[in-house]
Amino acid sequence: MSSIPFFCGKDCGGNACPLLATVEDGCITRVINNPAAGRYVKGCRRGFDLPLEQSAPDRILTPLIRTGPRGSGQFRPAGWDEALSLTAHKLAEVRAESGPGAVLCRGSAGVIGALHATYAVLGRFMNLFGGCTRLTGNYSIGAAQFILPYVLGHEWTVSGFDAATMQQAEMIILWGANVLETRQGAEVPQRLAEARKRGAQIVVVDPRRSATVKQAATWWLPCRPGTDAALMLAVLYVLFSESLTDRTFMADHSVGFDQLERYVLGLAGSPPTSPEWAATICGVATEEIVRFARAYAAAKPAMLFPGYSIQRVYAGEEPYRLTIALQIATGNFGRRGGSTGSINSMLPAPRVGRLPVPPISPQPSVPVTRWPDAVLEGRRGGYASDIRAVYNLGSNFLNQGGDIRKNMAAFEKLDFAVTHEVFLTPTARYCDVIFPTTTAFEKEDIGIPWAGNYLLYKPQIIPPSGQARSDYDVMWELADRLGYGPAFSEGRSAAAWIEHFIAHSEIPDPVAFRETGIYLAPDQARVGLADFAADPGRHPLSTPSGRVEIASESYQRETGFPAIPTWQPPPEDRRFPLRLISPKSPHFTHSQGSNIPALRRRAAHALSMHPQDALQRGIADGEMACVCNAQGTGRIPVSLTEDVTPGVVSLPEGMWVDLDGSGVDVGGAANMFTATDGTRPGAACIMHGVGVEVRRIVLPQSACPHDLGAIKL
Ligand SMILES: Nc1nc2c(c(=O)[nH]1)N[C@H]1C(S)=C(S)[C@@H](COP(=O)(O)OP(=O)(O)OC[C@H]3O[C@@H](n4cnc5c(=O)[nH]c(N)nc54)[C@H](O)[C@@H]3O)O[C@H]1N2
Ligand SMILES: Nc1nc2c(c(=O)[nH]1)N[C@H]1C(S)=C(S)[C@@H](COP(=O)(O)OP(=O)(O)OC[C@H]3O[C@@H](n4cnc5c(=O)[nH]c(N)nc54)[C@H](O)[C@@H]3O)O[C@H]1N2
Ligand SMILES: [Mo]
Repeated sequence: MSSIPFFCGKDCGGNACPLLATVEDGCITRVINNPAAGRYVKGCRRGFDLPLEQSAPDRILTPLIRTGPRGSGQFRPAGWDEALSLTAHKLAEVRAESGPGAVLCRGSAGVIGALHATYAVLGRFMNLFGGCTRLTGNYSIGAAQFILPYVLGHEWTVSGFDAATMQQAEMIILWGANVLETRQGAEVPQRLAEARKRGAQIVVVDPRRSATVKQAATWWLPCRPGTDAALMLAVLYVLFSESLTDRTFMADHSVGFDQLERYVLGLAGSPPTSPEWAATICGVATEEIVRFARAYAAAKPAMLFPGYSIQRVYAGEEPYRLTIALQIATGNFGRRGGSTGSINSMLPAPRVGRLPVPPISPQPSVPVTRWPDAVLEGRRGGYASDIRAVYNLGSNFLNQGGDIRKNMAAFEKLDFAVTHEVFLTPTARYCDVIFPTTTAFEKEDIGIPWAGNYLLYKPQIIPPSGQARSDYDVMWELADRLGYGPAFSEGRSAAAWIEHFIAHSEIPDPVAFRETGIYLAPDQARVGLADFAADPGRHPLSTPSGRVEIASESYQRETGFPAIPTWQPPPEDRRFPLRLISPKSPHFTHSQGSNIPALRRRAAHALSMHPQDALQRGIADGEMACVCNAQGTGRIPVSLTEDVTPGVVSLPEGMWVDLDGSGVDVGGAANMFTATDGTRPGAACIMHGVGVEVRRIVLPQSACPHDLGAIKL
């Protein structure tokens, strides 16, 4: 028996959590926290449960080649040589006939590490291939990433804070952040618990009584999905009208507050964004909004800690610039125990080598949200390329992107699709070739955290199962067959790259790093943009004004949208009056783990609904119901709970889609109901606040309607 430093490296809100894996007789029997990391940086149940995934009987252990129709799940095992030759041949054929842009590259963050980062391994392979059509933006922070450069310049990439600084906060406002389950850094849950114990005010804004509300909040503001911008504008109204703003700080650090103030006070032609106005939109009572605004203004320092959920909504760009406006208006921006209001994890990890992605001339691209539209419509539909093939690495994007039925149709149109996978996911079922990939226990790597000033190391803990090979090794073999193996590998094995990365790092003692599995950099309490906050004259931002652009003329010029953040009401469809949210499950990383029965048993998958909404619809607790909108239909058990606010239904994302013969999903997949339109102007995904209707199933099950337009309302 031995305990070995380990991390899972999943795109899970932690990415690199310091763990120890116990190996007995060649099997992983236990995963626990690594004490070498100290009291704060810890793993979570998803890491501790990984042995279940490792030993799952449905792991893919040989290369597979499709034999039945796409999606049928019919494959035959194949030798490595045959599967690699077929893939190399198909890729070369598509490139020769239609150019490299005919290959769509979906390199997601299935795994993150200095070497085995799926986006980097595939990016390197495709750039040396001659390019591809690439996906821009991402499902995580698409709208934030679009707006933040206009507000903060390129310094948005260093606008976060280390979790240790939560200890200086008198108030922590978790705005759409369920950090006890989504983490946003491996240190955050422990620091939040400590802040709570110390007596800090913990405000959570969430339409759902989340685990964070239940276990950490001192104040819950249940705001309707997608209405945070209205609530934020109402808070600003109180701050302006009661003279609670820090005028000097605002003037020194920003431009455009005058315009925003006129808008908020109703002097610019639209109604004032008063608490009364906001209450009807966001559902938080007028007096509660006033009380919160006053408490926020009085707390020094106050840390606004946004989740990503608030920008995965209609007009998701606006709440993310309003969080910044709020932190400036209250004088908390860039101060210890405060925050910039921007994404918490935007500070660099310690210096270490990483697999380089060689530069290439500009390639055709498409916003990630729109990938199925680009496949289906191609150049005729105004997209940059006609896509014939897909290379997927580290994603279950048929299931995880908006509008699953459209995604299936897009896959149907392809000439060729290949993925590397651990399991036969819905996406893998639509591919032609599947290469069996290694798990986190089966490869050596250096861990780069989601947030935090540390690095982790893990050796290869057990040998690959079956015929599995690491993504790096597979891509190297393929590159060889396509004639650029030496350029891809630079003659380095996986182990040689890791040696090289450590040699090119700031890690002072590589031997201790390999032994303990952790390197903690000296400064564990960094405050993003503290220089600018302390002296904006000496440390200007790279925005046109050198200051935070509350009003951005460049944004207005380039996008046609207002220079200041405004309330943009989401479209309403009377047929679909309930607002669906699809938050993360504490047990799964996106769609990973939902195929493991022991994990499924931890929490019954159901649509959470307020009893009041259920009563109106005659739905009883635990009953199967039909959920639908224009995108699709699902049959899902309903769980009645006052943990969701009336008018809101919640379905954890990540369940694998499973269509019955009539095209109704019985797997519980949230993206049956989401669309690919995206936000405007950022074209980022919209996955919270989606209109749906829920009905008791009175028809025979097979006759569950596809579109509620078709049944009488
Ligand atoms: N357990 C777990 N943790 C994860 C992941 C995972 O798969 N599993 N994935 C990681 C990844 S890749 C990402 S990008 C992050 C994403 O992190 P987030 O996007 O922040 O996570 P969500 O669970 O979507 O939403 C967080 C909370 O916001 C609430 N919410 C939903 N809509 C709204 C809204 O309109 N307004 C407000 N105020 N609240 C709203 C939800 O009820 C939920 O409690 O999480 C990371 N952490
Ligand atoms: N409705 C709704 N949909 C959402 C969200 C939401 O909030 N609501 N959240 C969105 C967000 S924030 C994100 S980031 C996306 C995530 O969506 P995806 O990027 O699709 O994430 P996963 O479902 O985790 O898929 C990762 C896949 O990689 C595989 N994998 C694991 N290890 C390896 C490896 O070493 N190599 C290879 N090649 N593969 C491996 C896993 O088996 C899994 O199938 O989902 C988005 N989708
Ligand atoms: Mo994400």
